[in-house]
Amino acid sequence: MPRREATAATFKDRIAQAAQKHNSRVVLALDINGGGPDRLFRDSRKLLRGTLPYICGLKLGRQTILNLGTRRTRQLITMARDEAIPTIVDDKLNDIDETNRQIVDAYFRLGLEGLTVNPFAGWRGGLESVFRRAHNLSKGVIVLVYMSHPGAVEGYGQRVVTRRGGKPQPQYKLFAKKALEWKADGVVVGATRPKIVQEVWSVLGNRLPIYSPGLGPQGGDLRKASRAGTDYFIIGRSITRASDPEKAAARYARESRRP
Ligand code: BMP
Repeated sequence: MPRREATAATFKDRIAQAAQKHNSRVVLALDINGGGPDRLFRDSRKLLRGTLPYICGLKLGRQTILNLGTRRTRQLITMARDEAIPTIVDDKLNDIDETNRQIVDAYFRLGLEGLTVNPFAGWRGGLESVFRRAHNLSKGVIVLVYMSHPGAVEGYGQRVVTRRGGKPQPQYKLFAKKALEWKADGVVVGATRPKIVQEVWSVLGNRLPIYSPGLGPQGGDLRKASRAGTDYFIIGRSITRASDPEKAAARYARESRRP
């Protein structure tokens, strides 16, 4: 019998509960590509079965859902949900309200519990609809504040003046403030930029968790990010492409524990 457990009311609490239960701050990024959907599904199911005890969240890239199809995706989401592991879709939503609403509804019908959004879309006529829909259903919205790749500096790293005669401010700090104002459930800051993690932490304090991707192949370091204030580590290839994904997940879970 699957172990269905009492779940907390908010996404933030549900992921914190899963982290406590599994003693892990690892969110597995399941980015599945190449091969037919049946084989991909078998591989991802095996991978998920082995790694579920060591993770606190599951992030499915848009490409994973496109490659697997909705029926198989739903089965993976159910596997995670049976262990009280919240599932996030990483689509970095960035459209007008009506389009966003349709996308969000389709994801929520699949059973996904959280999603990522791109704050460049803005609130009015853009992301407002996502937050309203999500929060009415106790789902989570995670806002990009500074991405992990080098080119992120061009947008998230620019300095902007928000009013005439005002002082230029870093875009990412404005986004961190917006995440608070919008009542987001978390923010993304790349582990590749521990100094930015620290700065964002100083804006958010303990009010919003910081999710950091970018470890391993992208060059980020788990310990440095953790010291800077990362709450959850989004880890993909270092686990999914490891010769023994279960062992790799167990190792990252251990490393992610707070001292
Ligand atoms: P990997 O550990 O294999 O580099 O995967 C990182 C995951 O986090 C990928 O799914 C990627 O799309 C996502 N991601 C990222 O790498 N940087 C960001 O700034 C935001 C992301 O969502």
